[in-house]
Amino acid sequence: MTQEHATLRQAALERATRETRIEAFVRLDGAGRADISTGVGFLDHMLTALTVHGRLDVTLRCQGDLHVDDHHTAEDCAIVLGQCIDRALGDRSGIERFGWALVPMDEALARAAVDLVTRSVCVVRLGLRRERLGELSSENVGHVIWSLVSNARCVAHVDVLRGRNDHHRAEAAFKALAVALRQAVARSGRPAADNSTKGVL
Ligand SMILES: [Mn+2]
Repeated sequence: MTQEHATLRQAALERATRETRIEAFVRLDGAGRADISTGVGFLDHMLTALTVHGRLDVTLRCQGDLHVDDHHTAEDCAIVLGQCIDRALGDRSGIERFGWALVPMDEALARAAVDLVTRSVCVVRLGLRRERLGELSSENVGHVIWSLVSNARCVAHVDVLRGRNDHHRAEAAFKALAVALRQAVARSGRPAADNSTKGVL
C-alpha cells in the first residue's frame, strides 16, 4: 500500500514478508520528529539521529524475526525508509541535489557526501571494532546505511575519519549522513534543468 503527496514531499509504505512486518512514514520537510520502534534499541537510536539531524519526520514500526538475529530487521527497515525517501523526492526537480557534512561526536569525526542523482552507489567505511553495539551487530550498521542509500537511489560516501569509541563512530556517521541528506533534499528554487548537465536527475 502506498500513499504519496508530491507537494508535501512525504511517503508511507507497508511491507510484509515472512521475516518482517514494517509500517513506515517519512516526511522530508519535517521537524525532526521520530517515532521509531524496530525492536532493536541501537537501530532505533541511529534512525532517530538520522531523523532529528536530517529534520525529517519519521514513523517506523517493525516486527521482525529477532529470534533469528537482527539482520532482517535492520536490512528491511533500511529498505523501507530508503523507498519512502525515494518516493517522497518525487521527480527530484528543484532540489539542491548535493549535500555534504563533517560531523564530530566527541573524539569521533564522520564525513558524508550525498548526490541525489537516481543512481544507487554507496561507499561506507566505519571502522567499527566491536562485534555488537547493543543488540545491533556492527556489520549491520554499515549495511543499514548501504541499504537505505541504495533504496533511496542516491550516491553516498560515508567515512568515519577517526574515533576511539564505536558508539560515537556509528552515531557520528548517521548524523553526518543526516546533515548531508538535509542539504541535498532542500528546495533550491531552481528548475531541474539547471541542476544537471543532462537536464534531469
Ligand atoms: Mn548515542
